[in-house]
Amino acid sequence: MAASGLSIKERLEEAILSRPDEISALKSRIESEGKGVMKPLDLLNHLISVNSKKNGVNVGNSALVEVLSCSQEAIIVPPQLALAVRPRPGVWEYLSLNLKQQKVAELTIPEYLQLKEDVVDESGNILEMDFEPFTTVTPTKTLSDSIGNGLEFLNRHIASTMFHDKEIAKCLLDFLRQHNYKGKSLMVKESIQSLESFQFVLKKAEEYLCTLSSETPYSNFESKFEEIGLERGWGNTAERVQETISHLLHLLEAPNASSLENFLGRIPLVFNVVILTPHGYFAQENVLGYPDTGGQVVYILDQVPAMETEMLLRLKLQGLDDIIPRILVVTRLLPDAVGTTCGERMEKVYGAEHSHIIRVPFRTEKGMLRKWISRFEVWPYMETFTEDVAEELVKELQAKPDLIIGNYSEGNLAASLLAKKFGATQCTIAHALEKTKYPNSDLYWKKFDDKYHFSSQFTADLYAMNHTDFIITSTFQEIAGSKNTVGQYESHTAFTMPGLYRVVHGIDSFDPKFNIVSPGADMSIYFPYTEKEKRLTKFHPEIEELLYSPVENKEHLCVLKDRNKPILFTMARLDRVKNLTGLVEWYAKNARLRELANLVVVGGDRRKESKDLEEQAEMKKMYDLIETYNLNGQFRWISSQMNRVRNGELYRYIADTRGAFVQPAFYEAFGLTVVESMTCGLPTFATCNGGPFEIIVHGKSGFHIDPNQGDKATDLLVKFFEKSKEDPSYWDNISKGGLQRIIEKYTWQIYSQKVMTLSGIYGFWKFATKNDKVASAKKRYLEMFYELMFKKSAEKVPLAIDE
Ligand code: UDP
Ligand code: LCN
Repeated sequence: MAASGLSIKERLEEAILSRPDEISALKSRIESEGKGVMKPLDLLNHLISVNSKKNGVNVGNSALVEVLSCSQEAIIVPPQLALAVRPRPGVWEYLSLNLKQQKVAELTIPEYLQLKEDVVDESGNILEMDFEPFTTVTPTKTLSDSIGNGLEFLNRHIASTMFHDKEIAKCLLDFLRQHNYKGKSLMVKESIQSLESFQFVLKKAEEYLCTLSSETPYSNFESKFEEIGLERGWGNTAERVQETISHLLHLLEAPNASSLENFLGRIPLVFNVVILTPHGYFAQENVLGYPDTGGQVVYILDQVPAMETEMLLRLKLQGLDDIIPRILVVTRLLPDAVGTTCGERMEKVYGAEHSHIIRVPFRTEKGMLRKWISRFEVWPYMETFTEDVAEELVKELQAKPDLIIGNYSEGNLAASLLAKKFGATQCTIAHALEKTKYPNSDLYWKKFDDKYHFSSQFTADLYAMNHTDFIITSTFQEIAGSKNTVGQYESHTAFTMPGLYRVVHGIDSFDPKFNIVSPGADMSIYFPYTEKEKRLTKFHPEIEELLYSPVENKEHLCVLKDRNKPILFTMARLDRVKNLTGLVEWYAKNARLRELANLVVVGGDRRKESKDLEEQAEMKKMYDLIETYNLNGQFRWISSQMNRVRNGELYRYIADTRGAFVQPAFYEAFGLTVVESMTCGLPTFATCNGGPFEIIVHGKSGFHIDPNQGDKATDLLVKFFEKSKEDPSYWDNISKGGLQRIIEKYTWQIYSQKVMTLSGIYGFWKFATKNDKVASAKKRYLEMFYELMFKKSAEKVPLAIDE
């Protein structure tokens, strides 16, 4: 499009003039279709098929084809066709093409959304939400690369504002003057009031430090610093203190982005962290594989020790090692804990020293809810839950939290309410936003609401993503998708829920609050199969029993006859979207693959009766496939495995067989199993839809497979096993490539360093803009949205009843 130099509107006008055949083909299709929402790809395919019937017509690069190829949605209200065109990730234009009058018009977002509402006969007056006027930092939308690099952008913005406006520098001084731990001042005494005297003191300190040897401990010159108005927190040795002061002087004298990050990124501003994950079974044992209990639990349990380590390190380096950081993971207390620890109020997090899980029950005025309820039903409990949590936090921490991290929709809602209450910095982690998982779940929300209560969930999501100070995503795709797919956050840019409200600007993918910070895998559990001395061989008899025992029971079904073959392995919850049965079917149909490798699937729990309808259907499908394709002998189906440490060894055991891991999901938001298998050195084949597309570099660190093209996926697997048989170094190279990729990008250490830096910079920005008129107006707007929209929707969600 850009190559032609014409705007999208001009391209469509050109199409009207130069390709009347295409326009008339489109017109007849639209008339036959009638009112509705369509995929532009369907219109495109129609044009291609019409044109191919007329010999010699080249459909390849006509203007209409180009516009349709980069459109994401087509609204048909004959004779009008409205298109949501997305020339590149995060950038949208709306146009209408009147096929009778042969006219093209640009549409405003409300005009486009109104047409959409027409489709469901719900046009008319409706509340319009628009968050765009409340942005305190306007993003530049030139480079798609800038999406997810919010920190870099914000640093530049703050530094350049500081350059022109001394107020920001004064703000930094005020920020440091207020910096304290449990009421005790850190870094700067209250008595230093002006920027001039601050700079004077810093220079004096710098001169003094030059007279000391670099290793001199802070305690040796603490009294000197106190005399001139400085407190602890600059560093643990003369050298470290000097560095910190020098970063700050650079920042004050010639502000630039790197000195800002160097300074704010290093000082420990966060001592008490609260992580919210209300729904589901959150515990450290016997929970994985339960409904709603997968990667989010693993993510948090790995994140906590890593963050605690980073906090302790920073405190030590800044000379504050007498301060003990705390991390509290807050979840729901489940009196009916079904053999887990979910009924206990408090639990220490494994691998951490000062971090705990704290559980608070869901309650109403009728009392405490005892049983587990799905994440879709939690909404009416959230406000009371948050109030109760606030009380618990004050009791437990004896201080206000500095950083509040929300997880998933209801965790982010609770985090917003608590961050507001405590004035803490807020971080949002979605894990998965439901809106993109269910096509047209916004437009047809009424149809979904009884089961999924999306009116509450999408409102909570929109509220939290606008309330938060910064958002962490695991991948770029989560924010802004790819060339052809819309990102999870991006789908909240503009949408309508007819009869409820219309969102004109929900969130901007270019918003500098977005930062890509990918998780890793716990390296003490998931390490390469080649690290022989660390291998947990004590688990081998149990693993061999799981994989090869001739016994069939509730733990394992079917038997592997040939132990010499490599194992093709997968492990996930038995959700439809994970497509485990799809993989079994691909395997079943490919004789050559069956000859080359055994298939082992871990998923679903055959030890107990599932209450989840989707899981029941997948189980049935699995039994049918075993029967239809006579899989016994080459296939083993193992019930969900909850021992993570043993699972680590299981991946490595599979690597010993020169096997491979397959993640065949129709869509995977991130995909921790992909990172786990790569960390263990097991060559990995994973879905091209979602996170794994970014985690793996195709052909180097693993392979992408298309879950909708099973034949191609099995061909790729066959080639891989054949090639590896011929030349074992091929298998080794993919294994090493996967591990290399993990070390470079997917570790919890990289993650924790980044989160701590983000907390410092966004925390300062929150402080600097706290009296800003736009920020205050946004607060009021959000309060209104919460009170008038969220609460009303949540009240309609039925309360659960304990039997
Ligand atoms: N998992 C497990 N046992 C199972 C199934 C899954 O330990 O039977 C773990 C798996 O190792 C991974 C997590 O659960 O750590 C699943 O995370 P992922 O991101 O792959 O998917 P999610 O379940 O969050 O959709
Ligand atoms: C939720 C998902 O669906 C997975 O793709 C992620 O890996 C997991 O959360 C952790 O973020």
